[in-house]
Amino acid sequence: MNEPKILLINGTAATMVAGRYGLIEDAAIACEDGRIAWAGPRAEMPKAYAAFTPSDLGGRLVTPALVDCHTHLVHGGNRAGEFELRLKGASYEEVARAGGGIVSTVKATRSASLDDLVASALPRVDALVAEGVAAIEIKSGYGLDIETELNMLRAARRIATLRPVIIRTSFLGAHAIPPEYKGRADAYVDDICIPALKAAHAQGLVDAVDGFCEGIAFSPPQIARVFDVAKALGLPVKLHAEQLSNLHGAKLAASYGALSAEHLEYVDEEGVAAMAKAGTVAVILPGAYYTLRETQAPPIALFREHGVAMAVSTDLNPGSSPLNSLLLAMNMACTLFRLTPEEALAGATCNAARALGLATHGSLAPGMAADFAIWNVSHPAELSYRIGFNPLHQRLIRSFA
Ligand code: DI6
Ligand code: FE
Repeated sequence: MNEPKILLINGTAATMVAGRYGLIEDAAIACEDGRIAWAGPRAEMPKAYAAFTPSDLGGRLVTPALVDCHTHLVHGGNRAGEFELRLKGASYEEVARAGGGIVSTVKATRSASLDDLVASALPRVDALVAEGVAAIEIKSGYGLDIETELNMLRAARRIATLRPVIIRTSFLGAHAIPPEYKGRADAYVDDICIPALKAAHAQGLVDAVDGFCEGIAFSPPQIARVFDVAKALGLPVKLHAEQLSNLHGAKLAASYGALSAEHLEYVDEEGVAAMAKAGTVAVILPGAYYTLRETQAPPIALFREHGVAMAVSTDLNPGSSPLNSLLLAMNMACTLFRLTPEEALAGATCNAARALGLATHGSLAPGMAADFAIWNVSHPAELSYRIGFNPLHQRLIRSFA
């Protein structure tokens, strides 16, 4: 790569190494070949970097560019009608059982072309990018037939060619049971989910394999069958677990060495301990908790006690979390779940990168991608503190240049 050598100066850096702010006043960050070569107090900078082209931060805060590690942002249609139904008293599960919910998005997604899927997803991507996001995970799971599952993943891959953003795909064939397989979840797993996963993998469309382990979706043995295929293909796994009830999905995911388990409102201590042992990240999704007006918060104290890393994400989807702001997700994680602003920022940087197996992002340290978010704030707690305000000054992305 023939990259300019740049030197960020005259700002404060929150390095987020090991999940801590790691604040450096009057920082210098030297970048070469799209990577950070050195980061530290300017006064201690090795002389060689003084020849790099300076880029003045104007006294601002610089953090690693953000990572949104759990989204369903490729889909057809929207669910404003369901929103109205729920406001009249129907629960999320009642809507799902009555053929609405995820299945209604499946209908809209099946009838969308690849171009339609990309076109409707781009504004969602752009809104995240405008908040300093450099990497986004996108799941399939609204196709539930082989061709549409592949199309969703193709749309996700195409987005990565249209915008300067890293896209990580997760195959989520085990998301819901489509109407044509109602009452026959095992047959769906055999006929559609596993063949779709194999086809998607053969076409280079899959970075990880996800599932929805829940009473209204798939049982632990069904998820295990999908994970066995993932394992055979050499793909990492992650799981929507314990969102609405405790089926011990987190423990199952951990037994496969999962990158992450997500939602986790109903996880018990055994599940948390299993996650800690496996190094599985807990992905906290306050947008779904808020939208569904859940009352049981995930056990943050247990995650802390067991040393389980916490990520924070939007869960951006048309049903349970139409939340298109990672900064707002951070604020909600603090206010609803009592994360500290430091934990929330770690959740949207280093721990989110870890939940994606993305070793190049999430902290400011030598060897990491030179992808930065520069903010009009003086302290990183301000990123979680405001509601509905975007203080991004600039997203400075060197790894794409
Ligand atoms: N849990 C969620 O929060 C999303 N999927 C899942 O398994 C919801 C998806 C939707 O309602 O469309
Ligand atoms: Fe989700």
